[in-house]
Amino acid sequence: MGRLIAWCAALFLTLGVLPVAAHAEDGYDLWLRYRPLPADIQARDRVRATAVVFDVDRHDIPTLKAVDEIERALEGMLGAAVPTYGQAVQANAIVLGTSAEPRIKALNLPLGQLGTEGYVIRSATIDGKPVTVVAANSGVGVLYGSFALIQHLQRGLGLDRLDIVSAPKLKLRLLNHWDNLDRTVERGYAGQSIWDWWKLPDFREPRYTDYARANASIGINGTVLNNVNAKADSLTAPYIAKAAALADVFRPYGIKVYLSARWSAPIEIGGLRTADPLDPQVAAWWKAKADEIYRAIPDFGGFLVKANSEGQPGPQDYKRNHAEGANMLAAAVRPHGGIIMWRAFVYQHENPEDRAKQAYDDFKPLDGKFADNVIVQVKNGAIDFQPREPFHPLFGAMPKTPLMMEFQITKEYLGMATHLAYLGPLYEEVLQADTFAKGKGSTVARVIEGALDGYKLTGMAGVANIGTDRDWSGSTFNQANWFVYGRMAWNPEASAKQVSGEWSELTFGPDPAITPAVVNIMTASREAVVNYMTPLGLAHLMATSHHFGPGPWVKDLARPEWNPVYYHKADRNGIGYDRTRTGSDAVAQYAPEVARMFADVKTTPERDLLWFHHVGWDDRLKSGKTLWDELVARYTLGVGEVADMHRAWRTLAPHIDRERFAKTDTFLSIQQKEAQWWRDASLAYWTSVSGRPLPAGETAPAKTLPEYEAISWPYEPGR
Ligand code: BDP
Repeated sequence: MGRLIAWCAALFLTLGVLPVAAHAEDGYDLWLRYRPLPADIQARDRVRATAVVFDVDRHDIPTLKAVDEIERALEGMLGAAVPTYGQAVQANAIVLGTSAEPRIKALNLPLGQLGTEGYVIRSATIDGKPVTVVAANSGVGVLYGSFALIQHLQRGLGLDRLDIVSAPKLKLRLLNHWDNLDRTVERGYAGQSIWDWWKLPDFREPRYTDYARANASIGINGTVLNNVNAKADSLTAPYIAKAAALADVFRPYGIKVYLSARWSAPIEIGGLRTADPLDPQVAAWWKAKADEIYRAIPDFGGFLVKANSEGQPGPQDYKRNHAEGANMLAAAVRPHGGIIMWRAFVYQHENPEDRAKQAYDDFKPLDGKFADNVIVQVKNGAIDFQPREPFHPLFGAMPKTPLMMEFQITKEYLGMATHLAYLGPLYEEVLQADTFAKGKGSTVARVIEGALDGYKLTGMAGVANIGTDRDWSGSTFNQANWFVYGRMAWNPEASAKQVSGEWSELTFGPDPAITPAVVNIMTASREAVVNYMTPLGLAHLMATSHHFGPGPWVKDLARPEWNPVYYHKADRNGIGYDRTRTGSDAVAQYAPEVARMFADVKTTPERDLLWFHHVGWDDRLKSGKTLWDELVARYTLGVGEVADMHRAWRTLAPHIDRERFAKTDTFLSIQQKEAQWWRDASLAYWTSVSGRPLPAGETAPAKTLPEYEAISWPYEPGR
């Protein structure tokens, strides 16, 4: 390795190129890079990590994976292979063990409260020798602890006096792949689906193992393989065999496989004439199907269901409600310990009610009616993964029904692959929102943790941003969204900013010349997107269907709630959706304290203003500016913020490897161009509606409104 570096340096000098890029990096390694640490850190850590010892049943596969990972990491970071010994403890060894082992038990570690997935990392003494212990109640816990230890080392934090205790606050920490059987990915912007269904089950891409490693390293313990807009074919024998092959690859990493189930499968592949959940033949069909799946995948997790939503079939087709549907499926998987994740993302075009109210209207009356192996999966906001939405009113409103959070990791509405938008602040904002369900401090995080209502099942789902792109997620910074999702699923109280720092250190090295700048860029990025796309509580102004670029003028689509004009309601006098008593009264779906706050224009946070209120163009905001002037200023601010992010990134040129630096640099140029387009097109339209001129000093849009309206993207990705 040393020779290679010397050779590279020589080459750089010969070619007259600055040796900025010590190693070419294409992003494939994600945050598991294991590159050599700075020499002084290496020298220090080598003293404390002289061997790996596993004090555990030799057949415990996750622990063996942990040993492999530690060896690989130490070799990469410390530049020398570290020997692994069976059970004989060496001085300064890293000892992996479960609580079943006498030597671990003797240490009296606080493992009692940590469940099967928590871990302790501690500097300790075994057989009189100083060691670093990674201990847990199961092999998977040891694996999680090992990844945590590796990350600690990667960040240059050393092995002295360690005492780290951690356990997940949520049981289900899942990715939802919206992947189709033809390898397209709905709302996927990182290439094709990584599941090569055609070659499965025989050929198992090595990438599947790296996928499992990456997920295990951030605590993700389950994956729904196929799109919620599911094909019944996923439940046929050949596809069950393919899913089983993936399950075999993931099992050693503590990851279970789940499938999205198409409600009408009994008709489509079962030859039945109905999918009525109360029909005994239908129930028997699902039971037999579940038995068949469990024969192939004994630890199959269960089903995810999108029913009676956006044209998908469901129990309401038979005048049955969501609980009747979910419970029938729940009975089918119950003997095997499986669960049903039933989505609350429902709205009907024949329902004239405010779309933001419909899920609550459907589900709230069903509180307490779901079987105990059902969990209702609720999107973070009541519309759809917008750059900003107030928290979904169902959180806190269903004390007798476990609810899990659904976030989108892929950036359907935030600029797809190329815009830099770190979603940590979005997740944190929602998780820290106070539902007031049981008084002050009833945050969404506490609701989904089960801390408020004692939910037995708890969980979080993230719509994956993973594809066949070499860097997995379509850009380096999109990887951070996968990473922070994992961190927040493990601990919904995690700080977005702190996670961005950790991610930066793992991704670009623990370099003080890099981390603060990267953290600043990331911290500002989501708000920048909000500003140039949908400031002040606006939502759903994206172009039709692919949701890429501005389309606030769209008003002629078949369903009212597909049209941006439905959401902004701008006219000559003002803009915004009145969701107070004088309008749709959606505010009444929140607890009284929250409802009162949102009902009053003066107490509504400005960031949510136009979500809840129709405000006059000339009304004054906190800044003292009129709404019109403030709206324009926000768009301009958003464009400026992207320019700032870009400038800050450029200062990092000497510190970041060439390939990843250049890609992000180019993407930021794209984002700058597109932020400007968003601003200009939006302002061209708002000016036409409000009849107001742009405030002094604001540059006019480069094109006319009809020119912006004419822009179309017939071959955009992700559909
Ligand atoms: C929307 C997407 C659509 C999904 C739907 C869902 O535009 O592609 O099918 O959500 O979550 O965000 O079911």
